[in-house]
Amino acid sequence: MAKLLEGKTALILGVANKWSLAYAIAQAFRREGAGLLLTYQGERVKETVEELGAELGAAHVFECDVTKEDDLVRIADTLKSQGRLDTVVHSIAFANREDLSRPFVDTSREGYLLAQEVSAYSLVAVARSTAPLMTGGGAILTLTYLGSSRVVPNYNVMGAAKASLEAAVRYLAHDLGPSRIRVNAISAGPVKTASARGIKDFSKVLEAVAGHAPLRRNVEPAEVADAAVFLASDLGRGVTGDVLFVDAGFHIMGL
Ligand code: NAD
Ligand code: IMJ
Repeated sequence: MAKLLEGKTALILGVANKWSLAYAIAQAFRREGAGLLLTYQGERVKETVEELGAELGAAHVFECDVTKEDDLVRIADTLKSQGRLDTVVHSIAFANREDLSRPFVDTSREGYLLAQEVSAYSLVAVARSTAPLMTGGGAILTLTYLGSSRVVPNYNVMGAAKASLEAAVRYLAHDLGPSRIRVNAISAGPVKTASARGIKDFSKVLEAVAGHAPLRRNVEPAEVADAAVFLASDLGRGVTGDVLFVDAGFHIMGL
């Protein structure tokens, strides 16, 4: 079969290590012939992400903290001189750890706004800085979770941030549609990444999903990544503003 992303260039934000969903997406995009540009947050993961980028043949690895408008502008300026961008993957979330264990009602104003800024507003900032580079149309993807619309114990402030992220997907899809830029989210089932490690009762969440999901198992990062390939490719050309669940069917269950 012909490669699905041949000739396309993708900017992928959110690789921290080899367990990151963004890394699985980068691998699948590479397999399908895309040129890759990666970003990482902070010196702490610089070396790891540069190594992963080299393995994947990434053309560039940029530092990018999505709370810093300057970082986004700098990347857009660098890319402007190098031609078109076709796809952007936003795979970023952050909340204070204490807000993911104590009662939601105790969330501070500061903690709520931090989660919103990093996990939801950043999609708007990324879309604004990269859309002008998608001169031939394009696809923007983000990662979300069922906790946006159902109560999942401990997800708390991240649930509110993901609800906001999913609404942003719809409003961005409306704004950018006339420029032939599609905007979608993938709602992934639980996966043991760095963002899941240390979360209270996470193994119980994995067990509950495997026990109740129609497919009677958890999802693998590669399955999330293949859905991202679909949405980024021409096969997804009629889909925008949507949330595609890649969760072994768990979200359809009422009991
Ligand atoms: P991860 O920890 O590998 O990825 C999170 C990324 O966010 C990291 O690369 C981190 O550096 C980045 N990040 C945090 N703050 C940032 C900032 N200010 N600027 C730039 N980058 C920043 O974990 P993951 O599970 O791969 O998470 C990726 C996405 O997938 C997140 O949006 C998460 O909510 C979503 N998701 C994860 C799961 C899961 O169970 N792991 C399920 C559904 C959705
Ligand atoms: C996170 C917290 C509580 C329950 C959770 C999760 N469940 C799942 C996750 C059930 C699947 C993982 N997830 C979907 C996330 O979006 C995680 C976001 C996150 C994780 C951390 C951990 C470390 C930290 N801050 C974080 N901020 C966001 O300090």
